[in-house]
Amino acid sequence: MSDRRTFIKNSALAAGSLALFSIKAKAGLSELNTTSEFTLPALGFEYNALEPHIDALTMEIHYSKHHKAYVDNLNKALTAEKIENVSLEELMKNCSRYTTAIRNNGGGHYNHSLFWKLISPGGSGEPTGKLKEAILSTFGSFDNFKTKFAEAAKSRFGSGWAWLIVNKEGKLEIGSTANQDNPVMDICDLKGKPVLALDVWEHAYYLHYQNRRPDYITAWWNVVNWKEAEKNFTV
Ligand code: MN3
Repeated sequence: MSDRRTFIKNSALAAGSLALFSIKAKAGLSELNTTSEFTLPALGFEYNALEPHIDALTMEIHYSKHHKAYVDNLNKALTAEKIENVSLEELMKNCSRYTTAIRNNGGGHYNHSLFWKLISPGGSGEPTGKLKEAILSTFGSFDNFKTKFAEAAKSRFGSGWAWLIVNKEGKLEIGSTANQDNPVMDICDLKGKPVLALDVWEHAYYLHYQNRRPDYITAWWNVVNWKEAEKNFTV
């Protein structure tokens, strides 16, 4: 236990507070648990703001119960394992060193923090700028990209996420992960920088869409915040 703790502390010290701060600014998700604990980030819109595509009750439960539980359980696990001064991004990148509780709840916190920013009332239409260029050059057309992304989201068996990422070769790639795994985790087959993420756990759609996951995916395109996706792509 003390070895791991020492390693983590030394890693944090070696990286230095300035470096950690720049990681935080760059990723936007690298909140540190230095002073106390990880916290539930602001949603940025009202629970009913995404209707009729995502209903208010689903949003309320998803954010205030599910996401909150990931944050609370992550904090409990970190306390129990005496892990301090590690950013969420670093927990993900070095996931193989940690317990399943940190993998699942840290992943849950990371993924949902990303997801809320990628949806917005009314959406933002279609991708623009460099992301649009990359989507067109990789997938041929926006429609073809949407078809392939939706296929990844529909075919993920059970609970998980669909992703658009920038892979190691610097190319856009579509894939999916199980449970709360994400492409930042070292244990994940799909690896890269997340650009777009879609939660396909039943808790994300069941109240309104029941078993009709494809209908939820179709509706979700109406609320995608492409400006945020472009930010994820270019930063
Ligand atoms: Mn969820």
